[in-house]
Amino acid sequence: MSSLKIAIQKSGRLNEKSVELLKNCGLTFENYKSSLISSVSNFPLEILFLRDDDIPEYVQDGIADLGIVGENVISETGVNVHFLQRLGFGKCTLKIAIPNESELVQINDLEGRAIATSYPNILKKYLSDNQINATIRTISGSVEISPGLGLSDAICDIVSTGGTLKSNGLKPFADVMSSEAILIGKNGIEEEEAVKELMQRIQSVLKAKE
Ligand code: PRT
Ligand code: ZN
Repeated sequence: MSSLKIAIQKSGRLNEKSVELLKNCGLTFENYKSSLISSVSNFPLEILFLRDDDIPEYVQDGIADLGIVGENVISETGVNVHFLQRLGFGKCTLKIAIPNESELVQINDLEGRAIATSYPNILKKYLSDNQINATIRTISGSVEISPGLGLSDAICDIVSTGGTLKSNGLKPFADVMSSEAILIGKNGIEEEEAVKELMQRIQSVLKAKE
């Protein structure tokens, strides 16, 4: 049987926990920082190390069979993939935040305002669900500095401890979505024996942590 392929983040907040989860499943593999692909010696699996943003599409298109990625990235890319398992790490909340001195009180007050984000698709849906017309300014990084520069009235970004908001003079205003790392698969892959075996191992590892 040919090997399954699982895509995980190459470096960043989900890398270490993803590698640890696979190792705790009893999988033996080399984890060189320089390699983009690694073969598991005791299971029919290859590991692809990618940017997290590319993982949903790789799985949707079947280049990888499985992937581990944040729910926020899956929602933003709008891919059609199968949710196999919540993994309990990488927890965070996508929030709208406003400057401490802002006069906005309720979410409807965002009407006609500008909101900076790296998550335009999720934000667009949130605003339309709440019947708010606002301008979305898409920026790829350092979203938190945008109100201070006069580029926006609010931001929509990932928050975990809240420290970044605080140090930029911002306060939480509304929760848009909560997120954690998820195991996804291309549609139909859950029927494969090797996937069932891997999922059983993952579930035992998660259970042992409870
Ligand atoms: O290089 P690559 O594209 O793979 O990685 P990346 O830089 O796009 O993502 P990375 O590694 O930062 O995050 C990967 C995933 O971790 C995200 O998609 C989320 O699902 C999850 N995650 C969990 C977070 C955070 N917590 C988090 N705190 N992602 C980002 N942050 C950032 C946030 O953007 C903000 O700048 O941390 C800051 C806020 O943190 P606090 O603790 O100050 O609130
Ligand atoms: Zn990324």
